[in-house]
Amino acid sequence: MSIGMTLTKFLLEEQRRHPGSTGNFTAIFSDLVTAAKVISREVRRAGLIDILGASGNSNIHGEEVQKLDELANETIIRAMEHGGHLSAMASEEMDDIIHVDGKYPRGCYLLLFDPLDGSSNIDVNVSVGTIFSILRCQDGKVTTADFLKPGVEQVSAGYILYGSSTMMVYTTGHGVHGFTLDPSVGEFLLSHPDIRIPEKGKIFSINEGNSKHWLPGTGAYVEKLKSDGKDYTARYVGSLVSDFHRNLLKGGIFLYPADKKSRNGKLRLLYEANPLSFIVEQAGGRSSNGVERIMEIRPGELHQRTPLIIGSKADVEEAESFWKAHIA
Ligand code: P6P
Repeated sequence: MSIGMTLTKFLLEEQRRHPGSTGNFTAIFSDLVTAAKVISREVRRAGLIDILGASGNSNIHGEEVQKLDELANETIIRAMEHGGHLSAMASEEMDDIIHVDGKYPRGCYLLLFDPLDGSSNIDVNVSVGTIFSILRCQDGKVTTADFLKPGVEQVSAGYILYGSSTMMVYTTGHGVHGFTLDPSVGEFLLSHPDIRIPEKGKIFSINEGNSKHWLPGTGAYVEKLKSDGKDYTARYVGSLVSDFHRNLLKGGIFLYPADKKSRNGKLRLLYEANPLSFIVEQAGGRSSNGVERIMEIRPGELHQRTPLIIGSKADVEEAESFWKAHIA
């Protein structure tokens, strides 16, 4: 009995479909899959072994680091450093870039990742996710500056969602494809080929608890969604990968805008906004900071934040029109 199209087979077929693409992605993704399976196993039994709760450490953003964050971070670094395809990595959990140790061969790619986004949900069993982005790099010594590239320079991006099932969704610039982990065979199997986000949705995702801080454009837009007869529904998990994935499949808009409290928004450009923007644009959607395309923002620092308005093209364009009309 065939077990279906595995991620590895799909990547090999994609490599053959696009002459000139090397086998590097297949190898990089193979190592990423290993990390994803380990993290999935730990997330699935988090309640059973003593890795719940805070680790007592905090990261560069002053946020309390959950033990599972540290485990996910270490798992990805260990799984990715020896493959010979990366020169360095950048993680939300690490202040500085991580050079591939001299004892391993180095390659011409850089990996940026948020090892476990939504970690505040870990202890209450709400879905969390890993987000990753891949850039090319030049030969020779890599510095932080090599990571500060606009999102249009990404060669691949994706996320792993540890939800009711474990899914990997990725793009290499040839569409967006989703794979679901079948734990009985330990393989990610193609379950969502060529994902397209609906042109317009009926879901809006924003933390209305921040409404007292909102700038005029946000309040006007949300008020419009609530008042006109198009029956938008509010859905907000508080875990970026979950909110993004639902809207990607069903259509809708996620907003974490700039406000009076967070002038640059909360989410990070390089390893949250850029990879999800690559995916949403490849699926036919749009992603903006309110005034410009996320993937054209020229980064100034590794952990910089950005406002993020992302989802169905028509919804994001409408939100931008409100934002621009009310620019404070
Ligand atoms: P708020 C989780 O901590 C996270 O980084 C994202 O996963 C999520 O979208 C956002 O923060 C939620 O932030 O301020 O609404 O709790």
